[in-house]
Amino acid sequence: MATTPDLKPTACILCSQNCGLQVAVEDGHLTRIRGDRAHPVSRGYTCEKARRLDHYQNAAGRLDTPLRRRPDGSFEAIDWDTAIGEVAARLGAVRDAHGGASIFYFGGGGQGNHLGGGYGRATRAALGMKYASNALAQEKTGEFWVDGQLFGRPRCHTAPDFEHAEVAVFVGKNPWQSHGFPRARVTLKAIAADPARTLIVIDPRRTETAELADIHLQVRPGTDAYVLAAMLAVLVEEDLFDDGFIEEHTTDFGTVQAAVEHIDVAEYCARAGVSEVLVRAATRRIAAAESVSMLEDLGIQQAPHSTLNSYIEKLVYLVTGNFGVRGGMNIHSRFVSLGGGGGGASAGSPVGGHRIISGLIPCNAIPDEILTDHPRRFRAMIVESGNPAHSLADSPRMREALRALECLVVIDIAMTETARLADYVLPAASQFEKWEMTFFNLEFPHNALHLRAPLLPPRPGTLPEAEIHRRLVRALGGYTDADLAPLHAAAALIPEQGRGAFAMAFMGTVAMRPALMALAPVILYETLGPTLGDAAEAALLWGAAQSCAMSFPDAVKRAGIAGDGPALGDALFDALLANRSGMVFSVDDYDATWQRVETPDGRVRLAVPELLAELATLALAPARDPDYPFVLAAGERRSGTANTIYRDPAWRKHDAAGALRISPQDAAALGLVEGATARITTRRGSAVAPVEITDTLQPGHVTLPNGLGLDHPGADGRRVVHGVAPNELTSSGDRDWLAGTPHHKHVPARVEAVAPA
Ligand SMILES: Nc1nc2c(c(=O)[nH]1)N[C@H]1C(S)=C(S)[C@@H](COP(=O)(O)OP(=O)(O)OC[C@H]3O[C@@H](n4cnc5c(=O)[nH]c(N)nc54)[C@H](O)[C@@H]3O)O[C@H]1N2
Ligand SMILES: Nc1nc2c(c(=O)[nH]1)N[C@H]1C(S)=C(S)[C@@H](COP(=O)(O)OP(=O)(O)OC[C@H]3O[C@@H](n4cnc5c(=O)[nH]c(N)nc54)[C@H](O)[C@@H]3O)O[C@H]1N2
Ligand code: SF4
Ligand SMILES: [Mo]
Repeated sequence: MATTPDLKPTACILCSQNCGLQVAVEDGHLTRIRGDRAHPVSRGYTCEKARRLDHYQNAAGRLDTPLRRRPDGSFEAIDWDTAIGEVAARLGAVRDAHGGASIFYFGGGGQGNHLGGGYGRATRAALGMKYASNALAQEKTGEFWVDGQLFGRPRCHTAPDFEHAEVAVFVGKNPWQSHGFPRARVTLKAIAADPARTLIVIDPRRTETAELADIHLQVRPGTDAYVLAAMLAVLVEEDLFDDGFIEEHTTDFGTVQAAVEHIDVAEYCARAGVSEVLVRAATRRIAAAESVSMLEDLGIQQAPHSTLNSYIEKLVYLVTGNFGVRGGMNIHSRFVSLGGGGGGASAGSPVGGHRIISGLIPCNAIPDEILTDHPRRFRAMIVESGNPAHSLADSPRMREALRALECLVVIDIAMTETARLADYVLPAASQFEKWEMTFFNLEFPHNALHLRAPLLPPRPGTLPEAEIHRRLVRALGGYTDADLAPLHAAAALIPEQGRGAFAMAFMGTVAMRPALMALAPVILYETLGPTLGDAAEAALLWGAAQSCAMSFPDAVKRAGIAGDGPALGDALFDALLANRSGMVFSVDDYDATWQRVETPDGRVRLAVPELLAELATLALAPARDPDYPFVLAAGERRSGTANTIYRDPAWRKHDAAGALRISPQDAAALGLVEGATARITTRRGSAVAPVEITDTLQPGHVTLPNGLGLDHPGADGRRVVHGVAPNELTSSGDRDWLAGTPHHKHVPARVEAVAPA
């Protein structure tokens, strides 16, 4: 009789929510997948995509050996010792000739895995690498910069509280499909069903979320700055702002007031194509509410006036006093900062001087930093858990840049578009074959962590990133056995005496040789790791737990973790190891937000001169190019997209080819019928796709899904590309002037019918 396999706790790795799961494993496959009710945030919730995770775990094309490029461009399998030795030698030679700053790091984690990036910091330090970037620098860095201006530091990141908000506002965000806050669909439905609460959506498309909305401001694509500025102007004009809050908690309101006073609300609404009556109604509703939470995302962050949009959006909730209150916006605690840890912030990127925000160089600037004869150009690169040749703007130029490198090393689980260009490919164990977690711990007032135990052993030939980086750092001569001897001795005492002596030995070791501090992740993995049973890869979290407990002692204690000083950090670390379905690590009261504002006087600085100057330029109408009459949103989140985490197209039940969505009016004008093939052309490239006609889109607006256009081996082993890769159509020059974030949602395009074959 067949026995029912045990369900084991883990999490979904497809979006930043990382919903807790219970999964059965049979013959190496994830067979039964359901939401984990014990997970403190998701509480059993999942969306439909999680059920297909076996397509990630067992995709054809997963790597199972290190690979080295041959001169003819093909790859040969090599053993790990050869791979580690040669990678260390090749990158070491680039460092010796041009300095560590000429080796660039990209990635460090996707939607489900951030431990690898933590260990990667040791390899970066061993090579003297200085600059880094990751996908956040093509979406969130503008917002981070604004947070820095308003609240003191870019790490002052805010959390919405939609569960308790009277009014919920989504700006360029479609949480029904993309989630982005806990239990998104349950929460959206609850708000929509409650007559006392209001859902406001600002989106050019009538999205699944907009369908539920009380107020949908259906803007023309790319005109959010006008609507948001109009809302701010209405708050000033109708005297709807919160005087008490502004007086007590902010500076420079007068400057903001002066900047919006002259805005012609009617004209700005007309520019955005939305009714002034509706904009005023939405603004009044926000002003009257007990609490308002707002969430912005790619629809404004990857569109014109990206950073300005983030700024005005935040001003709207700030001047109405929806900050530091229940149901409003709050600054959450952190376990580990999500920043990239790259240096050179003041000087900018080495070639172009591009602004470095949260340690990240703008993704769109990366090719400029390589394709030049500038002496400080990037000459080598490590890409870890990222696929820049596919995900960043302008794939043709990105490929050219990656090919121009003296050495490209890729650490991934799959043969990606980027890996195909590498000199060495190092195969990682999958996220279900090692200890993993993410640092998407962005909740308030209860913030949670989830360390996931492996469901399966690593696939033969693969290694967890912790081990890959340990070997690289060793091969680079980062430390010796002699350096570790006192740590091993102190670790041996842990079973009887706890980690006190180990902590002392660690401090002593880095005091003697400060350079070892930057190698701490792999040193902890090698010394503390063996004391953690099978959880050695969790070792670096001990350091993170210590610094978290030091930064947020009261919040950690309110979460039920006991101890003081290092003992509190130890207890937090032990709780993390013990709670396999996740745990709340910090509990806040609303005053915590004010303790986390990092401006010198503790007030929110409302005026941001650079952006107020941009605001003043809005009065000028943007130029349009008659050759490209459409706006293409290149990369829409749909039920059948999950970045590039599922490479196997078989996971997608509907919309297999990734349709080009178009309005009925445009389809009729172009002679397109449902399912017909259309050609879409931008200044950068051209592609064909089947058409889906939908009245959710306005005339002039077309969309393609994100994450398609990946190649995948078919049954005969031949690689076939499925769908349109959106970044064959985007240009790296189309970007925000301040943060360098791309205009993926706003690509000028032309659409034509293709004669049926
Ligand atoms: N199903 C699914 N979910 C995902 C992902 C996935 O691949 N698939 N990826 C995850 C990741 S990495 C991210 S960053 C998030 C992103 O999540 P979202 O930002 O919600 O995703 P998008 O669909 O790219 O864009 C959001 C909305 O912007 C709108 N938009 C387009 N142009 C404009 C404009 O000019 N103004 C305004 N106001 N809106 C505009 C679109 O119509 C769309 O509804 O999703 C996450 N969740
Ligand atoms: N045109 C356009 N481009 C976009 C977007 C858009 O809307 N439009 N969206 C952008 C956004 S918001 C994002 S976040 C990016 C996402 O794009 P990427 O940053 O490239 O991230 P992912 O697709 O999540 O996958 C990253 C890689 O991690 C690998 N991987 C999975 N598990 C592991 C592991 O355990 N270890 C290692 N080492 N590797 C692993 C996967 O195989 C994959 O190659 O795309 C961006 N690109
Ligand atoms: S895709 Fe996101 S919302 Fe859906 S189950 Fe996975 S983590 Fe949860
Ligand atoms: Mo993203």
